[in-house]
Amino acid sequence: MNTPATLTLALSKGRIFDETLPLLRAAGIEVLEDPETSRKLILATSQPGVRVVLVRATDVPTYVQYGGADLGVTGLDTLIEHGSQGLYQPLDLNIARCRVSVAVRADFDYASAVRQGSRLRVATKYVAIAREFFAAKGVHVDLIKLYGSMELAPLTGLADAIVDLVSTGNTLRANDLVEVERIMDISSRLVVNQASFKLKQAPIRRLIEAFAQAAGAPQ
Ligand code: PRT
Ligand code: MG
Repeated sequence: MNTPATLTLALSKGRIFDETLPLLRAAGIEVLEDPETSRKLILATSQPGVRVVLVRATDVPTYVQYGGADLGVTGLDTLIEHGSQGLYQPLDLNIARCRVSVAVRADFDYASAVRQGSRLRVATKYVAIAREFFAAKGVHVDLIKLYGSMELAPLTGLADAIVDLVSTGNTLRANDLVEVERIMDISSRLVVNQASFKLKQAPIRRLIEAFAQAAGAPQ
C-alpha cells in the first residue's frame, strides 16, 4: 500500500528509469534492484520511506492521478495524451528528450497535398497532439489510432503520414520515411498527485528541489 509514511515514485522501465536514476542519486536515493534482471514491480531504495513502482509508460499519469503513486516521471507526449487532471507538474526534468514530428514516405509530396487541401490519412499513437496540430493548420485529416510500429503505416498504404516521436531519426531513415514537420519538443516531466503534495509536502518538496538542481532546470 501507498501509506502516509511512504513516498511512492512511478517509473517506466527503459529510458525513463535509466535517465531518472542519476536524478535520484543526486537526491541521495539509490534504487536497490535492477529492473532488467529482477521481476519485482516494487523496488526498495536506500531510503526506507521511498520506493519505486514500475508501470507501463502510458500508465504513469494514471497511477499518479489516482494516488497509486505519489509522484511519477512521464514524457510530455504521454502527459498531453492522458490529460493533466489531478496532476501537479512542478518540474521539467530535461531527460528522455525527443520531438513529435510528421513523417511521410520519401516519394509522397506532403507539401502539395497540404497546399491542395487534400484529406490526409494520418496514423498515430498521439491522437490528441495530431488532432490539435492539423486543426490549427486547417488540414483535414482522418486519424488512425495505432499502439506501435507507426513507421509501417505509410509503407503498407494504411496511411499517408504518421505522427510519431523522433530522436536520432535513424528509425525513419531505416524505413525510407522523411520528417516533414516538427510539431513539438518533448522531455520528461515530474508529476505529483495533488493530495499527496499537500499531505506529504516536506519530503516531496525536498525531492523536487534535489531533482531541480540535478536537472539544471529552474523551479
Ligand atoms: O516501449 P513501450 O511500448 O513499452 O512504451 P513506450 O514507448 O510508451 O515507452 P518508452 O520507454 O519507449 O518511451 C517513454 C518515453 O520516452 C516517451 O513517452 C518519450 O517521452 C521518451 N522518448 C524519448 C522516446 C524516444 N526518445 C524515442 N526515440 N520514446 C520513444 N522513442 C522511439 C520512437 O517512438 C521511435 O520508434 O524511438 C524511435 C525513434 O528513435 P530514433 O532515435 O530512431 O529517431
Ligand atoms: Mg517505446
